[in-house]
Amino acid sequence: MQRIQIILVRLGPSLRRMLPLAPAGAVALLMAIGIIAATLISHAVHPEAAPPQYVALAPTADLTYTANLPMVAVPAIEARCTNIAVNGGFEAAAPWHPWTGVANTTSGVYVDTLISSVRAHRGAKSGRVGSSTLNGVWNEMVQTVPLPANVVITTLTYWRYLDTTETDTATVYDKFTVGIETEQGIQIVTPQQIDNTSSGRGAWVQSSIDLPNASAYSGQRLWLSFKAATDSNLPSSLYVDDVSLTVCALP
Ligand SMILES: [Ca+2]
Ligand SMILES: [Ca+2]
Repeated sequence: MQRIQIILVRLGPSLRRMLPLAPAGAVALLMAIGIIAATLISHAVHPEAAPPQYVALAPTADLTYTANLPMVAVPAIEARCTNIAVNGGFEAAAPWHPWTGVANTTSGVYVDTLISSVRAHRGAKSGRVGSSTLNGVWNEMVQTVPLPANVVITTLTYWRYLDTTETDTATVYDKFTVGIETEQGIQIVTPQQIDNTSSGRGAWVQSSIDLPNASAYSGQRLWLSFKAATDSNLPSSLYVDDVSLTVCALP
C-alpha cells in the first residue's frame, strides 16, 4: 500500500495540470483509471505484495494545491513635490523677474508698477493688480512656469489682500481673477474671483487652486495669472504674496 499511495499522489496533480478545464468528475475518473493502472503495474512487478486495492477518491480531494512562489519586494513609487514658482514673495531685486505685467494705463508695460511695498504678507513687498488711485484699470501679472514630466498634482497657492474703496458689498464693480493658463492665454482652471463683494477685505487670506487633469500638462509651460478689471469709480487693488506652484511628479 505504501508504494500505491505514492503513485496516487503523483498522479493527481499531473492529471489536473493536463486537464485544467475538465470537470472535476472527469478528472476523478481519469485519476481512478491511473490508480488502477498503477496498482496493476505494481502488483505485476511485485507479485509477492498484497493484491491491488482500489481507493475511492473524493473528486476535489487532490485538486487543491499550494504554490510557494518567491517573494519579490516591489518598492513604492513616490511622487516628488516641489514649488516651481520663482520669486513668489516678490522680494527679489529689480527687474522682478520672472513676473511680467501688462496694463491699459499710460505707463505701457508695468512690471515695476505691479510690485508694491505698501504691504506684504511676508517680507517687505508683494505683487499688486488693480490700482489704489486709478479707475477703469485693466492689468495683469503673469509668471511662466515650466512643468516637469510625469506630473500628477499641480496646486497654486497664494495669499491675497483685497484693498477696495468700494462700499457696496452686493454688486460687483471691481473684479480680480486668479488662474492658470496655457501660453496661448487659455484658462485651464476655473479662475478664482475676488471682487468688492468678497469677504476678507483688508486682511491677508490664503487661497489655493488645484489644476484638474494636471498630468495632461506634463512638460508644458503654463502661466500663473493675476488680473484686475475695475470700473470708473472708487479704486480697488488686490495684493498677492507668497505665491507657490506645488508640482508633484513621478520620477
Ligand atoms: Ca513678500
Ligand atoms: Ca471701482
